[in-house]
Amino acid sequence: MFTKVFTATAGFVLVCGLAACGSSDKSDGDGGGSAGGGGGDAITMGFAQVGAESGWRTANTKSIQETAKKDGIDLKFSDAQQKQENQIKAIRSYIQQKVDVIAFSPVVETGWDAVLQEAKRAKIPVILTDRSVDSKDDTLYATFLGSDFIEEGKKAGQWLVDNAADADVDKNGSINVVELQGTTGAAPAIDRKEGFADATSSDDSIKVVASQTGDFTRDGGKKVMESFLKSQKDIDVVYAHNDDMGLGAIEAIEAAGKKPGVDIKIITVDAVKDGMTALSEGKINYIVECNPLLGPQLMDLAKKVVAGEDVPKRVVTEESAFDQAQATEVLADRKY
Ligand code: GYE
Repeated sequence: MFTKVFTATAGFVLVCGLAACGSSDKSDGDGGGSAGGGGGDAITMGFAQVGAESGWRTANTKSIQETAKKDGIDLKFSDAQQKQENQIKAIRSYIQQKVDVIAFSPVVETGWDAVLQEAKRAKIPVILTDRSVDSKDDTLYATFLGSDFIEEGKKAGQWLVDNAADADVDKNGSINVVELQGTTGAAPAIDRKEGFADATSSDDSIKVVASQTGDFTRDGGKKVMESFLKSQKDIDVVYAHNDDMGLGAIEAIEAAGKKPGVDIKIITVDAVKDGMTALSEGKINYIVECNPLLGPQLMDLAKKVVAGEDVPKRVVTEESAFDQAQATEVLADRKY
């Protein structure tokens, strides 16, 4: 029923994309050498972060900042407050400052080609991390390091299929799911929705009766859940695209006099400490892991890219999933 074998500390695997391993694509110009800002030995990285919207993001930022420090990389860091225009401004300023490498987690998938062209013209390699872009031109970036969000959505959906009898709380033969989506247009929101829909399509009793964005925040999750509780008569399951929105939903469910995890089952993605604690307390039923500790791999890739070495076009983080018993077992050792 559940994933029986799991690791408390997620490891990593390298996956080669279509045009990937070993071959240095002549057309990608951004793979080799740096524009050489500064002239010193230390690599200068400009990092345009999404924001500080969730526990996942806080852990991700910490991992990046700590690893840069440890590796002697001069990090210029900006927080875009979940606004694409702010990320574009930050990237442009990194281009002007002639950093050696730019890394960023695109808040949404589309609308990046122009600024990425500017970086390419300036011969500054770009690494996508955590989230990817939807662009036809994959020469605009050197590599993408991050999770497989479709797979995460599938794991969430598969758990529901496997636990359908239990999830049909009122035993009326239909499992009504409300979905709290991540930021509209963001890769993890699009893909987690798709993966979940895909995995649950085999079971006709599972229906997503309402789906709305909570912007990956606790407050957003709470507000959307409050409105779902008013508009939907029969809610069996909440599927939240991250822990924070699930935790917000728990507050709304409790305020409505219901027991989260019992009267309404809850499935989330991330597995940050607060989420795992709620899972272990029985308020969440299942969490699909998404590892935020991308700093070490990001800095390794950056060093290689700046040195003109070949890197795989796609690096996928390896992740697991937890039920309540498993959460209790690993909670004390969770780093984030
Ligand atoms: O799941 C969510 C955060 O992009 C994987 O962004 C990341 C997501 C993560 O706000 O909590």
